[in-house]
Amino acid sequence: MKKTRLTCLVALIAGCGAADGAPPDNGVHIIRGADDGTPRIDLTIAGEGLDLPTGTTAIIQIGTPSHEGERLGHAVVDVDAGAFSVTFPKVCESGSYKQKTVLFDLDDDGICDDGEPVLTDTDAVDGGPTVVVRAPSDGAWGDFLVGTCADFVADWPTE
Ligand SMILES: [Ca+2]
Repeated sequence: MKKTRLTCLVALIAGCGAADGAPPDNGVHIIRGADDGTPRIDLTIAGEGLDLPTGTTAIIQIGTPSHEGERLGHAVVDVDAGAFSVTFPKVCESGSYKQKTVLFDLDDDGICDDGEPVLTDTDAVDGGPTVVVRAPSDGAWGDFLVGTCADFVADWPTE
């Protein structure tokens, strides 16, 4: 009896709930951008060697909501041992200068507060890239520049 209960608990933790056909609960949401034949590529945002506590929330925004019809990506993930990695399937129009913003939400309130690191990058994406966040050095966090709360979209759309 005990073993059965334990097995069920482990199954729940492992995410057996996804069997109902829902998308995987990896924190990634992609909206907008009609499938009109535009070549689109995956984008991975990866953090490494970060001096942030395990469990720190990273909120990642891909794209610019005020650009009509642009495909947008959003994810909320935890930093684990100074690292994280999120892949946004087919989120980038090939070669476009896509806005990418990362907020380390230190107090986990979903809001950009003074003193919380905001990182931005707008380089073109063209070919299965990974954009890397590293511990800050010389004003940059790896591929990202230091941004401000003005770069973080507080009212990110859901559709
Ligand atoms: Ca915050």
